[in-house]
Amino acid sequence: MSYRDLREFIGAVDALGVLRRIEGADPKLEIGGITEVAAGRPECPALLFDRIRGFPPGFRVFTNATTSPQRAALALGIDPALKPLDALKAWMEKRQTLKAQGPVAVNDAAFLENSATGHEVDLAKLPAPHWHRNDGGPFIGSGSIVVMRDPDSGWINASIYRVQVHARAKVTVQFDHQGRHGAIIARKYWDQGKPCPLAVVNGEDPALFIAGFEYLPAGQSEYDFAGALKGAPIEVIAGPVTGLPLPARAEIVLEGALLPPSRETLLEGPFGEFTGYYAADKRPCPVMEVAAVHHRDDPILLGSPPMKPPRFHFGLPFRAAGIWSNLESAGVTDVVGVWQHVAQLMTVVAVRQRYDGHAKRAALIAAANSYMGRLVVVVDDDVDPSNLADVMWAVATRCEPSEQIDIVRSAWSSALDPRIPPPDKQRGVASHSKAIIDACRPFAWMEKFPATSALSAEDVRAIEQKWGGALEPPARNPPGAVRTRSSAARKR
Ligand SMILES: Cc1cc2nc3c(=O)[nH]c(=O)nc-3n(C[C@H](O)[C@H](O)[C@H](O)COP(=O)(O)O)c2cc1C
Ligand SMILES: [Mn+2]
Repeated sequence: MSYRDLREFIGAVDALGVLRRIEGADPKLEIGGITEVAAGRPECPALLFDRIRGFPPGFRVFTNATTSPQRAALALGIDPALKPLDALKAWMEKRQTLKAQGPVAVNDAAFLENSATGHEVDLAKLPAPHWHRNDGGPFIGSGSIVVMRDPDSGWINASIYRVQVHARAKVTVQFDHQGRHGAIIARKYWDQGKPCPLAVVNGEDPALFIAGFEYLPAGQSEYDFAGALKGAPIEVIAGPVTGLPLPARAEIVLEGALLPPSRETLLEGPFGEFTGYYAADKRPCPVMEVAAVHHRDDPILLGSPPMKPPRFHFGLPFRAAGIWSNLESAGVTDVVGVWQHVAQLMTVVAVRQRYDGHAKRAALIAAANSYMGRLVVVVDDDVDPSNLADVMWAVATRCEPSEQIDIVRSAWSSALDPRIPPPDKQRGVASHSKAIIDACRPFAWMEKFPATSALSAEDVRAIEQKWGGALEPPARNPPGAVRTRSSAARKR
C-alpha cells in the first residue's frame, strides 16, 4: 500500500492530478456546496480546503476523498487505471483472501501534538462544516469512525456513524438502526447503568474509512480488516482518557463517554442523507460528553457528507463486491459482475445463465443484502452491470413485467427510507418491499430470443483502431495540421 495515513493519501491523490486546493470557503454551506458541485462533475476532483473562514490557516477539511472510481481503487491499493468493473472484481477477489491483521501498539501518536481536556474542550475551534442548508447544525463526523470496546469480549468496533456538534463539549452519535454494532455495544454499558466509553476518530487512514463501512461479523474488528487491506497493522496508542486503542496517525480524536439515554438525549438532525432527502426527522439521540480533544498540528478533517445520488462516498460500489462474494460463497456460478447504482439503492447482477432458475437464485441472494435498495435487477452476461444505460436497455427489452417482476415484502430498509409513509415510520416501520426485476432472456427460449444488433466488443475495437481518429473533435487538431489515419491511430 502506497500510503501510510491520510496525509500520504492526499499526496498520492495530488500526484494523480485530481486534487484541488480551495482557500477562503465558509464552513457554513460553502464547503458542503463546493463539495457537492465538484462531485457532480465528470472529473469529480478531491478537495482540500484551507484558510477556512473563521479558522486559523492550516486547519483543513478534505472532501471527495474516494468518490471517484480511480480514488476508490487507489485507497484499496488496486491499480487506479483499471476499468471500474475490473477494479471492483479485483477488490472482490482481494477481499476474499484478506487475513485479519491485528493492530500494533506504538509509544507516540501525532494526534497528541495538541490536547485539550475538561473545561478547555471547545469543539467550536474545529471547522466542522454545516453541510446542507436544512441540516440541524454542524457535523464534525461525516466520515469519522467511532471506536468502542465490547465490555464482554474486549472486541474493538470502529465503524462510521455521523456525529453532530451541539455544544462546546457535546456531540450526538446516530445509529441508523439498532443492529449497528455500536448500538449493541453501547446498550450493554447502559443496561448496567454506565456510560459507554468511546472515541470519535477523524482524519483517519482511508483504509479505516473503508473498513468502517464494511459489514463485518460482530466480534471482528474493523482495525484488523484495515490492517489486512493495507498489508500492515494499524498503529494504535491507548487514549489518555478512555484507554481505547486509537489510530496513532489519525488527525483529530475526541474521547469521552456516550451517556445512557435515560440520563440525557438531544434532538439530532435533520441531516441531508445519502438518498438525497431529509427522511429522518429531528429525533432524540445518544449524547457523547467530550472529555478530551486531541489533534495534529495543522489538522485535516476528513469530510464525507451524503449527497444527492448518483454521488456517493465511494466511487466503486464496495457493497456490490460484498454481494458478489456472497454469491460465490453460496455456490452461484457464472456471475460476471455485480454493481450498485443510485448510491447503492439499485443492485444489478450479471450472470451467464446455465439453468432454469439460475438468474432468480442470484437475484434473491443479492436482494437479501441490498440495504435500503428497492430495485434488484439481474441481466445476461452481454450486459455491463456498471453501465446504467445498458442495464435499462435490458430491462426495457428483455423483461416482460407480468412474468418477470417479483415483489418481496417487509425487507431490509431503515428509518432513513424516504418512501415509508409517516404514520408507519412513527410506529417504527423500517422495512419496505423490493422489486426483483429479471431482465434476462427467458431461459426456456433463450436460443430463440432475437439476436442483438449491437456491435461486438471486437467490432468496436477494430472500428476504433481504423476510424477513431476521424471521430476526434477538430478543435484538438492544431491549425493547418493534416491528420492521417495512421498518426491518429498511433496517438492512442
Ligand atoms: C460516510 C458514511 C456515513 C455513515 N453514517 C452512518 C450513520 O450515521 N449511522 C449509521 O448507523 N451508519 C452509518 N453509516 C453506515 C455504517 O458505517 C456501516 O453500515 C457499517 O458497516 C456499520 O458498522 P457496524 O456493523 O460495526 O455497526 C455510514 C457510512 C458511511 C460510509
Ligand atoms: Mn463492526
